Amino acid sequence: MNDFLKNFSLEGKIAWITGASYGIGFAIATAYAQSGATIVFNDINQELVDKGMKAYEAAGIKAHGYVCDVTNEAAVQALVKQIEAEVGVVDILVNNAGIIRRIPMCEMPAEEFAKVINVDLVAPFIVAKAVIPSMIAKGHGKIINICSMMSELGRETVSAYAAAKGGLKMLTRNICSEYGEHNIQCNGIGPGYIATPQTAPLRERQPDGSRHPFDQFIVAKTPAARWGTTEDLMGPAVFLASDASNFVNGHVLYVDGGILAYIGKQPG
Ligand code: NAP
Ligand code: GCO
Repeated sequence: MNDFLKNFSLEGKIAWITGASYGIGFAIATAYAQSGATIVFNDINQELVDKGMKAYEAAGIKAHGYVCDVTNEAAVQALVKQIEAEVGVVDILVNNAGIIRRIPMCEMPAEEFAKVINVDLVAPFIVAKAVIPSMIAKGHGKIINICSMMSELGRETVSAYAAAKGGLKMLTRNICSEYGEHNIQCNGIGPGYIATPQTAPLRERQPDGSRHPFDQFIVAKTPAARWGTTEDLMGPAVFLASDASNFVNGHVLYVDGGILAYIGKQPG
């Protein structure tokens, strides 16, 4: 590898991707492993961690998997100590774990709203807060928060998710502001509409076999005229985790096929 390309290598780095048994987190972890990093991941229960371990093994990746609910600060703090003892200090954190509840706002119980805020905004705060001290001691760190189109745009039924992801964009900027002097870069990735279990309900075939109206809507709103795949996120995620982005801080990199730039295709 020539000297310049070494800037994109993650050799010797330890990367923790939260909620990474499958989906976007799994794809990012796979890209990191292929770039030389040691992979640490957690998920909310042992069944998912076991599922993830099998998937990483099948991909030829020796991952370290842990059960941890990222909304539980005591559990996260304990897990960081366990990771540091068993694997080493975390160089790269990807706050990927997330949920969505699609409920019209005026029908949404406050408890459901709070649950989404807890996982999608409070948990990234908890996990970043837990790893930053060791990053400061080590002299460097990369934190990547998985934001969303909903960090910029709203739509019906996703009030809690949009509030959380909008807040996550500002948490990203604030970590940049507060810890940039310690050579910690905190950026976001804003995936467009990606084909994962989280968006499966938006892509389901209709009883008559036609495509879901939302599927048709999103394809018309995307210049690339397709849903994103988790593979589309791998290169941007490696860039933001590598030395190639050491002067990129507080930025949200939208990987959306151009949705945010486009008014949408005229119907008919
Ligand atoms: P996903 O398929 O639902 O995977 C999310 C993962 O996070 C699951 O393994 C989930 O476990 C785990 N998780 C949820 N709550 C957790 C908790 N409290 N502690 C630990 N793990 C937890 O989602 P995805 O589509 O891969 O999305 C990953 C991230 O990208 C999310 O932050 C999402 O908001 C964001 N995003 C997705 C899209 C998209 O189009 N798919 C676009 C933009 C942004 P369970 O299986 O138990 O839920
Ligand atoms: C929705 C989708 C989106 C995507 C993603 C877009 O219901 O609108 O789930 O929120 O998950 O966040 O970037």
